[in-house]
Amino acid sequence: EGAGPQEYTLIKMQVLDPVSPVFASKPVYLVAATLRPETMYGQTNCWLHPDIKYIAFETKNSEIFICTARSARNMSYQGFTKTEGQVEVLLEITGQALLGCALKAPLTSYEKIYALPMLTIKDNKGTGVVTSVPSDSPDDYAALMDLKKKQAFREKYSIADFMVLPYDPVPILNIPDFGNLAAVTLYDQLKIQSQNDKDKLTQAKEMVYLKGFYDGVMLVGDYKGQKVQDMKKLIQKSLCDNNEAVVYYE
Ligand code: A2H
Repeated sequence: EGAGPQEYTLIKMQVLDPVSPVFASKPVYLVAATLRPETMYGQTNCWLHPDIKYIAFETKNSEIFICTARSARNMSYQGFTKTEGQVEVLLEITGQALLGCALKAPLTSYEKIYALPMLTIKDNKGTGVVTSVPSDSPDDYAALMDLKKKQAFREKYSIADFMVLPYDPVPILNIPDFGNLAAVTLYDQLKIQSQNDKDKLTQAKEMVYLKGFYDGVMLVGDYKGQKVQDMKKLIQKSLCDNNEAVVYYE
């Protein structure tokens, strides 16, 4: 895409259910790549692609990260592993096998959230794990509405109602003209039908992205009342200082 490397914040979403005995008692995280760390107050779930192959590896801090092999390799050149350039793969697992896992994520008001299927995740970008903020991401809101509206879609992936139906977008950011739930406003305005409504979703993202950065004002948290452009880096730093996130480039 652009010329230089892209910086992502990797949000550590702790897996609460047992995944594999090979992890022993080490903490296990789905690591989600985001460009919007300031929106983590509004997380309602995690997205995985059912058909993507993920791996688990141990970091130099004895934590288990789950992400694509491609991103793990990149991480091994960014100081994440004990030996530079080496990833010790503990497990290979499809997204499908991880769907329905209970997770604990930083900053969100929901105590427990779940790993749910999103079919538009790309395996060649970020970690292949995406955290869902349906208040401010049109993609996330469309995918969440697909699951809420279609029982057959939930059943296809063995997603229980309690993993989806109680979770609604949380107002975390005011964007002039788009209100407190920008993604919901645009979904309704553009009459977006599903997560596959590619052109409209691109249009929605273009309409809201820059305005959110320059004119968005936080409604919750330690930076309530501040503009996104003034606090975005501070929230990233605070997440990293608390060991809840790491910075990753590709
Ligand atoms: B963003 P860019 Cl609130 N496949 O995080 C598809 N989408 C992916 C992905 C992948 N492999 N990896 C990351 N993403 C998503 C938050 C967010 C995001 C908000 C609003 C907009 C937004 C919560 N989801 O992104 O191609 C992640 O979703 C708008 C594009 O590198 C990540 O940030 O520009 C963003 O796309 C990275 O996309």
